[in-house]
Amino acid sequence: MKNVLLILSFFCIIPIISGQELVKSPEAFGPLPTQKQLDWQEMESYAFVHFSLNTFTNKEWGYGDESPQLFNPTALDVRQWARVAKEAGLKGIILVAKHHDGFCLWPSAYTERSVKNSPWKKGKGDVVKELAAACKEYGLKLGLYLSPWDRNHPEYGKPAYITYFRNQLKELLTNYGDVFEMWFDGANGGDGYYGGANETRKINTLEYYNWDETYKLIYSIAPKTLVWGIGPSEARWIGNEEGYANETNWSLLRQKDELAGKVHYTEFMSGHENGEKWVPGETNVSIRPGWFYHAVEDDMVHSIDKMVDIYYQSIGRNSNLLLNLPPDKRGLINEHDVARLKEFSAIINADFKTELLVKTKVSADNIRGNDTKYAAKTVIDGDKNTYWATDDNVKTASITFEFDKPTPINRILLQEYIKLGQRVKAFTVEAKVDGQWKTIATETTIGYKRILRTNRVTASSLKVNITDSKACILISNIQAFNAPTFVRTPEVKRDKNGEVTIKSEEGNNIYYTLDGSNPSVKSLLYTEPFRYNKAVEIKAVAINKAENRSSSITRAKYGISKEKWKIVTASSGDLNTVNRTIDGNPNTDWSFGSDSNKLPQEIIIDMGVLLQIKGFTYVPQQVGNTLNLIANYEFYTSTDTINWTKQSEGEFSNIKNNPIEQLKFFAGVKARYLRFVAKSAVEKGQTVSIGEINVIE
Ligand code: FUL
Repeated sequence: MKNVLLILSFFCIIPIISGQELVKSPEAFGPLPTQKQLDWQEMESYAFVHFSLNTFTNKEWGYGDESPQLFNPTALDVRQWARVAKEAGLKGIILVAKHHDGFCLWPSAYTERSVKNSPWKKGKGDVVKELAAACKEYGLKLGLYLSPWDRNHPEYGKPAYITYFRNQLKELLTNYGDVFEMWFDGANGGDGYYGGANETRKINTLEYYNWDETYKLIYSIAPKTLVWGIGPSEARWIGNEEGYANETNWSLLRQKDELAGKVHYTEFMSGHENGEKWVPGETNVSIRPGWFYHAVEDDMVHSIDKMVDIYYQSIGRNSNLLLNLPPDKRGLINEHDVARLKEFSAIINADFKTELLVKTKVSADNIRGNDTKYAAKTVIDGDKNTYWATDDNVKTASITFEFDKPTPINRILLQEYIKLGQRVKAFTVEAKVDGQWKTIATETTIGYKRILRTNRVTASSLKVNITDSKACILISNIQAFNAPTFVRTPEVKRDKNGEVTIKSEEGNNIYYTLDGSNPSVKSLLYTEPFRYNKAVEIKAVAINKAENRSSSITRAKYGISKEKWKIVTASSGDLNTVNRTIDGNPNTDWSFGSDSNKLPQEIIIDMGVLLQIKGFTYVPQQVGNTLNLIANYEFYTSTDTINWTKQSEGEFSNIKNNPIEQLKFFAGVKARYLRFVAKSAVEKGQTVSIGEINVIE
């Protein structure tokens, strides 16, 4: 018997320990997650709460001179935040305890700029404390955001501020129980109040904060806290604020290069295959355009399509999701956001309602040492600690699931056993349909979790082929679902001349209205583009003919069309190019200014008629990595091009991280001519771009 075992062990790499056969466990490969990071990845999604003076001043970034007296919520109820988060399936809440304007939501002993000098609870309140208690009550974890940049502090930029910053960190990390994540935002240095200096202060983020020391402090008082953001962090920004990771997404990062300033932030969307540290991605995105609540955005809460895409493009692409739910002036998460969140979680729950592989017969073409411990069926046993493994030299392998009867499928979920490293570089999925294997997905990384949305196939078998891996393959979970058909909302576009185009997926009918009523099958059926140049709200719905399921309703509001709009002058550029700023298409742009033709630069537009307007919007260039963003602007109106009135000036706060349409409101005015001045560019550039200028009527 012993001889037989010895021969076997020679072929199967089975060492023999006191007469028992044991297959060698797979070895770890590459950088590994810590237990803290593993626990954090399992949280998957949590809420972000931006609520501060900005909520009351209607800003995205406060300058630092706003009075704490303005913080006066009428019905602040942090338990409502916790309830809403819990009901949506979120696992925690990260509260912005101090944003860039320096106002603190807790009564910090180190400043007067806090809730203690606000009318809320007569200065006796502490939002952080209340939220910590609410999180406990609802079984949620608490995280905190402390802005390193402080536009109020007189010593910002000097060593004294670092002491202040660390003192505040100590307060937050010792007085409120466990903090699962500490969030350090990257926006740093620029103009501000700074105790009345009203100046621009630039700092070198990596040097000024001495992150090594700051991190040491954090870990000495709060070892359970995971640190996100700048410095030698344990999790990384996903490189955009729109809510998506790249399909290829490594939880690894060349952090040394990053700390040496050699990594462009867009690389965060995919991580680095050859990164030397485990630094998984976190996708932070707001449920509406801004991070803070603005009543004008009640109509702009992300569509259900966008929300569902966010889910699949963050959690479904190996990233955590940090979803911002900004409370309104009352101190409550607004009804619009709550409604969308409910719709969103209902769809996600329905998508993953019934798992279909659990009852299949599973087999794999390679199983480590033929040991049942690493058998194919471990991927459907619901145990995250068991996994299908291949032999050490096997980096391509297939796992097959056979159904009792042909079964419709359109979602596939895969998880690697990441405790031993992220390995898979490429894989495909095949479905056996009517006796024929058909490739339904060709993909790259998996990581902690990857979810694929595929067209529905009715398969008698399903096969996952790992086609490339850094080391032997370790997969802990594979699932499949048949999510209800999701009918995407139709896309409505109107060009400069008022031509309306409505698009939807093939196989759908589109119905629309022009009178503000909700469309149904009894409304106008869209067959081809039509012209409508008056002010209008177009509402459209798509109906999937085969299943009679309808989409949500698209609402598109327009003023009178830009048919009569003309460029009067522009400080540089030829007219054809400048015209792109008013062509109704934000994806075509005009870039202007240069080292020889320095900012400020301006453009004058004739709307062709006198219009009552109450604001304007600026869409920057929409494609590329260097979007040439305007940082500071002035906006004037006139009825005759001779007398101009300045209606608005200031900054496009946070445009660098979130280069979306910027809305600026002013008191209503009658105007025919618009003058938009680009005063300065983000990152001291000299070139800026305009994708589109619109007015708000
Ligand atoms: C950005 C900040 O500047 C925004 O105001 C917001 O807090 C967002 C989450 O991070 O970089």
